Amino acid sequence: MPDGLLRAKYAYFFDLLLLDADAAGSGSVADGGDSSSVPGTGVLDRRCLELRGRACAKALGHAPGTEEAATVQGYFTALWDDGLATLAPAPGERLTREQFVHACESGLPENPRTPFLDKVRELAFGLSDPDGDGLLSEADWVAFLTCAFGIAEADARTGFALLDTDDVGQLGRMHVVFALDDYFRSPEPQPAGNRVFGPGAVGAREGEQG
Ligand SMILES: [Ca+2]
Repeated sequence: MPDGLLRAKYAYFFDLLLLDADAAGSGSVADGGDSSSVPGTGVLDRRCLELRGRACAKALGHAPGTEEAATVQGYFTALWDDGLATLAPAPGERLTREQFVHACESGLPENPRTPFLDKVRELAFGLSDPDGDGLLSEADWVAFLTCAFGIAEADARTGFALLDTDDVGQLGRMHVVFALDDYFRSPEPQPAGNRVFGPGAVGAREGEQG
């Protein structure tokens, strides 16, 4: 069922953001003693994205306080401020998994230029093409996905091979644009972009159906 696939992809992306914040030592559980960081009942807020940005910068080898670290962290806070926060019912507050899935469903399939998707693209470009020449090597791509989203290295390599349709060992920015567009907007099960964040939602559904 195509609608179900989009929902599953949105939910999976949301959980990627949550889980990585947990790995980075999110204070959300300690703060309230609740289960807000458990996938399925999770809530994202600006602090989650700040923590993820810090963890990502560290994973990429940038020391805290450096200009490089600040640049990386800026992509994550922008993803919250100008992207995710715009999807929250009370703008700028917190975003539940269900609210995120619902907002994506009602906005993304019809409109490729939502602020949220723009910020995801900017984060992907900024982190996977740090020298800004428009070309991404496999190493760039793997570093981006493993450091930013905690994707397994093997899955990141598989995804790169799927996207590198010309088999030249490099991706251009348009590959990334199309892949993200397929991930967030296509209800079809076939596009390689469905696996841009690892087998994730698509792999799980194949398991259920197969
Ligand atoms: Ca580059």
